[in-house]
Amino acid sequence: MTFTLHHAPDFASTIVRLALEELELPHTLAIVDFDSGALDSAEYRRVNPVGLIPALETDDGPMFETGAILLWLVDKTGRLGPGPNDHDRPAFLSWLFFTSNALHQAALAMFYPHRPAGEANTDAARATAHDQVVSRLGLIESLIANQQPRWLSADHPGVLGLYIGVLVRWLTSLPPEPYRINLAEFPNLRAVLVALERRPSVQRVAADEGLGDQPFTKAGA
Ligand SMILES: N[C@@H](CCC(=O)N[C@@H](CS)C(=O)NCC(=O)O)C(=O)O
Repeated sequence: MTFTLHHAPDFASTIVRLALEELELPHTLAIVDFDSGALDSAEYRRVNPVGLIPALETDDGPMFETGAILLWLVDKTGRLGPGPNDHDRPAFLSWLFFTSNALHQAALAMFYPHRPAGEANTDAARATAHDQVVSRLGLIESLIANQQPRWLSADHPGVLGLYIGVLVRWLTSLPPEPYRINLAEFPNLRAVLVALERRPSVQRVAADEGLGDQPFTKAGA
């Protein structure tokens, strides 16, 4: 398998890069110069018609959407998440789609509140998105505390932890106060992310992208 990841450091493509690195799948990084309008170019739109980062070129064609790429990597390799015939596949799929549709989207609304709400309403939009993020992280915290799923645990690496780890990194550092998320309020999630960020694959990516040695739990510290 050969891969080209269209990437910008500490963007959503970092989530995919972490999965490729943990899976030890060789890949080429194509750095996207988004400031110069590269996302709108016809060439880039051929790999991601939506014009966002990431895009992953595979032997089977290009892919976009972080969650879809992660799921495809799990299925292709049989690693980092339950496969189609595993009994815990339904729960895994539910939480992966929840992370992509609900947590990631609310996080984006916190970082770019003018996009859904317009410049005049950014404070209200950010406050709403903040409450959504807190409640959605709370659901993930309860999931880990009550069910201890193998696919989101301190003992086993998985794509969902990598995905949530990068989102938490941003949520604990990018929003202005008082909207910044305090990871101490989610101790079970924090424990999973601490274990994950110690893995050599995460450390390699973090060093290369300048994310610090605790990229998920000490962002901005
Ligand atoms: N739902 C998309 C969201 C991707 C996304 O928002 N990417 C951001 C980077 S983190 C981006 O490309 N931003 C550039 C822009 O919005 O112009 C996914 O999961 O792939």
